[in-house]
Amino acid sequence: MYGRITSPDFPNNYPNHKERTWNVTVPKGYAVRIYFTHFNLELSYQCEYDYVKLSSSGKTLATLCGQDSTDTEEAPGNKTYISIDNTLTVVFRSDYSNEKPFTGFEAFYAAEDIDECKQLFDGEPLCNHHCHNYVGGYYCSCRIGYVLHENKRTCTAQCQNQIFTQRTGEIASPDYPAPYPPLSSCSYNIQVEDGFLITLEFVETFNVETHPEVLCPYDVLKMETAKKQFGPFCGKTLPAKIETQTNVVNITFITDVSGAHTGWKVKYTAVVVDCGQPEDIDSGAILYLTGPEKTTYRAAIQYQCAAPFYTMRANSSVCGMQKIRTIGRIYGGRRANPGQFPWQVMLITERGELGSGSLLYDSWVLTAAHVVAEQRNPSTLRIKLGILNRYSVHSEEVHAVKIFIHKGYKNDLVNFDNDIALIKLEHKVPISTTISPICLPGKEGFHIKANDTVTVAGWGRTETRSSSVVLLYTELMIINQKECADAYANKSHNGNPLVITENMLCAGAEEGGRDACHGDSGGPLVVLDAQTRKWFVIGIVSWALDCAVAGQYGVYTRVMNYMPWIESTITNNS
Ligand SMILES: [Ca+2]
Ligand SMILES: [Ca+2]
Ligand SMILES: [Ca+2]
Repeated sequence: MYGRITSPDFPNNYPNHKERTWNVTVPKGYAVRIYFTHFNLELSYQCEYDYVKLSSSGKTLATLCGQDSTDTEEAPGNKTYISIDNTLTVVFRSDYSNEKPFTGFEAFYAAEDIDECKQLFDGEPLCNHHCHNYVGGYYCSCRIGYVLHENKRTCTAQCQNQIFTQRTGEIASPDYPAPYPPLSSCSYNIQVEDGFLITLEFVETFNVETHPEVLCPYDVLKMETAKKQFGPFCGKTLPAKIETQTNVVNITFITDVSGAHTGWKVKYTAVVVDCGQPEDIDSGAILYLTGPEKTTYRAAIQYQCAAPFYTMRANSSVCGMQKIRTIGRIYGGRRANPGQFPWQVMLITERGELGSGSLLYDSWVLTAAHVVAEQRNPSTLRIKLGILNRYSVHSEEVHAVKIFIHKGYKNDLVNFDNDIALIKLEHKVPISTTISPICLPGKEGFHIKANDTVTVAGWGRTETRSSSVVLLYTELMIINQKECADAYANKSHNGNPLVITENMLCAGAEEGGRDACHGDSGGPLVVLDAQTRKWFVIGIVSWALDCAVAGQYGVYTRVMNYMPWIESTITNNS
C-alpha cells in the first residue's frame, strides 16, 4: 500500500510528447497520501505546457508545474496531498518542447487511514452520538439507553414499553429538555388501579417538529385510551390538559430521521373516582357502609326506607297497616285507639263543616264529592291527620293544592251518584304509626258480598250528640244491593224519590243503632283482607236518609267502580 512514481527517464530529463497516468488504489477506508521528493517541470502559465495533475473522486486536487509556486502556478514543495476516496489518479504530461532540460519528478505515496469522524454527512456528523475512527474504517456507538439504528449511524432511544404504575408521575421525551433522538419509537403505558382516573398535563416546554400545513408529518406524539385517542400533538404550544376518564393510558412518540427539537414533558395524576353525594330519598335515609360521607370508588352506600311504613319499591308506601288490631267483635260506637285508623283524615271546610277522608299514598286524600263541592279555595280547607280528639293540638295539619271532584257528580239532593273526590296535598305527609295510608282495592277489584263485616270511623253525630269529640268506629255489615234498593224504594226527599245506583253500596245493621252519620261524610268504609292482613277502602261515606234507623242503611260510594278514575287522577297530577 505504498509506492514510488517518477517522471519518464527520471532522474534524467523527461522527454517531450509524453503522457502517463497512474491510478493508485488502496483498500476502502483508506486514502492515498502523496508527496514529492523531487519536482522540476517546465513552468508555463497555469501549467498549460507540462504538468502533473492529481485527481480523486472526479475532482482535481492540484495541477503542478515549475519548481516553486508562483502567483498563478503551483509546485508541490513539501506539501502532501490526500485523495478524497481510495483512488488517486496521477497524470504526467509534457508538450512538444523544452527550452532547457528538466529532470521531472519523484513522488512517494502510501495508503493512509481516513478519519471518518472528522467528516460531515449532509452537514451533520457521521455518528449521531460517539464516533470511533480506526485504521481502515470507523464505527459509531451510542450512550446508555440508546441503540444504534440499522443505518449504523443513528442512535435511537430505548423507550419502548415503559410501564408506569404509580398514581402520579412524569414522563418526558428522551433527553428532555435536550433534543429528542431521531428514528425512535417510544411507548409509555400508565396503568393505575381500577377506580382511578388519569389526568395528563403538559408542563414546562413543548416543542415537537411540525409542519405549517400538514398535521404532524414528522414526529408524532399521541395519547390513547381504550375508548379515545388524543392527539397527534406537535408544534410549540403546550397542549391542553387531558382528562382521560380511565385508569389505563398509552402514550406513543415516534420520531423521524432529522431535526432537533426539545420535546415534551407530561405530568400525570390519577384521582380516585368520586360518585358524589347520593340524592336524598323521601321517607328514607342514606347509609354509608364504607365510611362517613365516603362516596369514592367501591364505597358502598345503601338507601334505607323508613320502616315499617315504607319499603323499597316503585310504589313505596305501605298501606292499610293498623298498629292496634281490632280484636273481637265490637258492638256500638267505640273510641278508636291511637294508630287504629291511621288513614283517617279530618276535614273542615271553609264554611266550618266537618267531614272525613282517608289518606292515599302519602300526598292524597280520598273523600266524598259532597264534602268539598262547595269549597272554592283548596288552601282554606283544613286537613288534620293523626288525631283522635277533634280538638287535639297534636294534629298534623296539611294543606291542599287542588281538589278533584268527579265530573259525574251532581248534587240534586236525591241522586248522589259519583260522590267521590280527591285532594292533592301540598307536601308529602310523614308516615308514622298514627299517620299512614289506606290500601286501594286495585284493578282486580275486591270481592265484597252481603254480610261481610266492614268498619267505619268518624267524628260524626252520635245518639246523644250532634258530633263526637273523639274518633269513634263501628262495625257494620254489607247489605245486599237489592235489599238496600228495596229499603229506599218509595222513599223521597222533599218529594223527590231517592236513587240507589250501581256506584253505591249499602252497609248497616238491620236492627239499627249503628251507622255512619253526618260529620262522617267522606270517611272510608274499610275492610280487613284476611289474606294480606291489610285494610282496604271499599266505600266512602256518602249519604243516608236517617242515621241509625232500623231498616235504613248507610249509602257509600263504591270505590271499586272508581279505580281507573283514582289512578289516572293521581298519576296525571303527581
Ligand atoms: Ca515542455
Ligand atoms: Ca478510519
Ligand atoms: Ca424530526
